[in-house]
Amino acid sequence: APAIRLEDYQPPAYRIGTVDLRVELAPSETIVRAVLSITRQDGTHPGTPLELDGDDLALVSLTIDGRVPGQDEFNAAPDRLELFTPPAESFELELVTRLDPDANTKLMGLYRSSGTYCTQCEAEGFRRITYFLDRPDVLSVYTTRLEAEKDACPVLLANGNLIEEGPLGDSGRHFAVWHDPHPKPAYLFALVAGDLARVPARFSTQSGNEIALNIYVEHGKEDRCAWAMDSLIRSMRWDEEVFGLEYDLDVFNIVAVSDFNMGAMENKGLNIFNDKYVLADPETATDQDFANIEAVIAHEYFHNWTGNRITCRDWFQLCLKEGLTVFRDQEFSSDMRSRAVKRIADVRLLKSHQFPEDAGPLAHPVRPRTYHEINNFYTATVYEKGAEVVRMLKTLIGDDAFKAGLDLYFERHDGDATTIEAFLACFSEAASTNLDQFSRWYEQAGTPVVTAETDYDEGSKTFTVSLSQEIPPVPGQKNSKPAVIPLRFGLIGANGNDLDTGAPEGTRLQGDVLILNKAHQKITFDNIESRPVLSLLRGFSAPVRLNQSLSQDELVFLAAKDSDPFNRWQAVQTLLMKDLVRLTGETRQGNRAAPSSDTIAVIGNVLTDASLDEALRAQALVLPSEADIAQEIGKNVDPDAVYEARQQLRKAIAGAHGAEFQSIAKSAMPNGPFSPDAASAGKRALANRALSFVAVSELAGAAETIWERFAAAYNMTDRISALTLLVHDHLAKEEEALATYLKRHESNSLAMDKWFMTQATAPGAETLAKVRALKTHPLYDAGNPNRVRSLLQSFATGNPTQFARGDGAGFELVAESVLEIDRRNPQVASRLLTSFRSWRALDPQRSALAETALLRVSSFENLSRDSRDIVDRTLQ
Ligand code: DPP
Ligand code: ZN
Repeated sequence: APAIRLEDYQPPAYRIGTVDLRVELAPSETIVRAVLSITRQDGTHPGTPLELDGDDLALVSLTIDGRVPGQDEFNAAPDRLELFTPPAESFELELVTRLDPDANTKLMGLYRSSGTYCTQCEAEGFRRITYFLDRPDVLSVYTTRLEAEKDACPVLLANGNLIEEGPLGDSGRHFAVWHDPHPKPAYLFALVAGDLARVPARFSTQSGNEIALNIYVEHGKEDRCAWAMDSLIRSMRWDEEVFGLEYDLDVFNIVAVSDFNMGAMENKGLNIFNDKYVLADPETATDQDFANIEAVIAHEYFHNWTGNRITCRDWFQLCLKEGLTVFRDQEFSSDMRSRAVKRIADVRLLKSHQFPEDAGPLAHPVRPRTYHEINNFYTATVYEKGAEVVRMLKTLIGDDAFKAGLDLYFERHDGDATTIEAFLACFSEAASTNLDQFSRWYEQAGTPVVTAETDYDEGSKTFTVSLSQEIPPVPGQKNSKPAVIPLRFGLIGANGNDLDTGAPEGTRLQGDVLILNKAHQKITFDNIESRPVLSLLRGFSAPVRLNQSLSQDELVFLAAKDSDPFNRWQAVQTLLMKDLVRLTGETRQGNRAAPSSDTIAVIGNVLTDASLDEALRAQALVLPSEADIAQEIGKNVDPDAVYEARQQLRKAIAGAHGAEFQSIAKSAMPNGPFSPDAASAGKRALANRALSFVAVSELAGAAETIWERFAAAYNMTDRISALTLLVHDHLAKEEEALATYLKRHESNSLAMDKWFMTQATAPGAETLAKVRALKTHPLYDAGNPNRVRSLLQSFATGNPTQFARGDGAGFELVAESVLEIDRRNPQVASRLLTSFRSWRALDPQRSALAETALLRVSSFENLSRDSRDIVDRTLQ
């Protein structure tokens, strides 16, 4: 199939004003009757053929204004319905289609998850329900009538407000009619029917509207919804307070299902969630799960304005709603928790997921220009880099202009399906500034590398910063143009205080932000009495790789003194990374080298610095991951050497500070009943981080300590931390711990995902056979995306030495699994396939083995469009 291109965009020839659906639900034969009111657009020639999208559809019948058309008037295929000469005036098209929800293993369109009927329509799932103009710039008012057996499906839900319900005679069936007054694109359509429990709450908006809130879950899971509901209420309040945005229907429903391709979906008034992002209690959810639920609930709720009220003109504009909404959920979490800790966590995620994407064969701009399969563009680049671009915009134009620009956007575009250009125009107007150069962030792929050098002149008392920027070549983009890069900075004097520098001549400087907008720039600060240390990219003010020539002493200084918590953390990480890269090289040469004493000392300072809260200290104690180190090395990577070097550093740190770690592992642990709040979570994070060093220390009884922590754990955070250490460090009672965990949690699917994941990510040659065996475990379910991800995705992305084994068996396992899953669920398969994206950075032997595995996938003729697209791009 030819690629779809942004430059080919044409407005639709017809619009669909209203959609009336009647859905008669049955497991393998659901009948959908859709009545579409269709109008020719001004400018469309009368008689222009109407082409509706379909995907795997079976048409039962159709009428045009009540008349059955002749065979020569239309053509119906599974993927398309064409009316050759539609009426020139508005007309009603009635379509009847027959669906088989039980046979729908793609989990797109209408399917069943544990007996519950549900839908997923983003991006192009509605066309699996009925023929439609399935594109986001066709906005319609939906009325949905559901009919189902009352016993099997007492709950009937769709978008909008409930307007009617009742029994269908004495057939044992009943119906409900939902009406959504807000015109919306088809991707926001949803319905749910099943036997579900309801957890209710209420919310009154700032203008006094009473909203009924409900979370629907499988019976027996009601008491695991409290945190999600609390998060929803806080999100609604926060969006009013911070953005002035209020909810706009009488009811807001959330449904949790166990089989779901994505994290969650923002369907108007009826969000459908992967239950992983709803269900939580201390026994089965970690602090990270609680934080994720808070963020995802907020994210989907915030879409009501940024995505639903204002939607995308076409799928190239996906970042218009996703980048902005991620930015909004990150701000929300920062306000709910520690801003610095949240920033560090977000940047870690960006660097570990988005940077490698942007540096490999799957690199694409935040707003792509072309695609074969849109499902493959729900990426870290569109989401996370998209959020960074919004954050930079705010930094560049300032808080007030940013607020004014957003207000203008909501006022001007409410009800629109719009574009990045229209979005940027609002900020350009509000700030009276030209954003043409800034818009390159949406156009150019690749992570800019910013190089910074400094020079102090004793005689003239000047400090000069020389900056340059460059984007390394990425597929389809050899040359790039300079971007506008806001660099938050400080010049730190010997006493640790920031100097008051004033604006140096001839540069753009806004407060403490340097604007780098040329390929090369020199900035000179006058009246600087002695050589300062430059703290650059504070708060990670731009998504760039910073290449700054800091001496070891300067890094140690920043790690101790920088007033910016992010850069303090960064300095610690940079010291660790320098050591890790050096140790990896030495290991590879067969040399024994020791970590630098600076690194060990800096970690000691962090450990005992009471001015840092626990969560920050825990973050500073997380060593760069094997994947981070591989990324830093960049080419000819040997994952075994990386692993060895990292273990060596971990052991050296543990050896030097064992006693402190042991004491912190005890003292930092909060007492009393579990609370998921950020402060308690930070304490647990620090205690468990300390424990991870105890595990590899030579201290007497270390392994017993970990086992005891596992056995005594009264919440999932502590239990899974200890289990991971027992399994990953192959400590005594590893198998006993796994068996104990299995027994305790076997009936809880989300907790069991962690059990599969812990084993799949264990280093050591035996893991491969274990993962193969786990694929046949009674609790393994190839139809459940969470379970597939917990075993196979986590093996491929979280176990570098075993995925990239020197004998190629890890690649083979993943390639063969991709082919198995692809038949059933292309989205899950193609996502798994992206784990090969950095294959060219491996050493020649390993990259040849990866290529063989990729070619094997590629040679499979019946590959889905999703997987075909990924494999072709990965190999190109
Ligand atoms: N459900 C996905 C999200 O919220 C796609 N919209 O990001
Ligand atoms: Zn989203």
